[in-house]
Amino acid sequence: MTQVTTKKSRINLKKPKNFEAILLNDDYTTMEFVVEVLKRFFNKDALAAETIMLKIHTEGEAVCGTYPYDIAQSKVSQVIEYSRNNEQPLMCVLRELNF
Ligand code: TYC
Repeated sequence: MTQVTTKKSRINLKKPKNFEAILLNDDYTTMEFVVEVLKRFFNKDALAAETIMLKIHTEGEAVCGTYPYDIAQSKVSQVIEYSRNNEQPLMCVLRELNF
């Protein structure tokens, strides 16, 4: 006998929250390095990378990408590790989106 299960669970049906990966300004990281990070980790082309870097430099921070939690957290870890390995104090943080 075939049993058909139709019961639906609400668990896992919610849309996953998204998180922004944000780069912060500082006085020491070189502009060239920030442009390199934006290309390497956030897949920006040369013009977009330059524009975002200048926005961070003048406004203090900018959103570099929006991802599910695991990917956003992994971007933050990779950017910080790459920066420290290159003796740059660049900081990258997560911000939860509320919609
Ligand atoms: N403010 C830095 C400088 O003048 C450049 C910079 C831009 C640093 C963006 C960090 O996320 C940053 N060298």
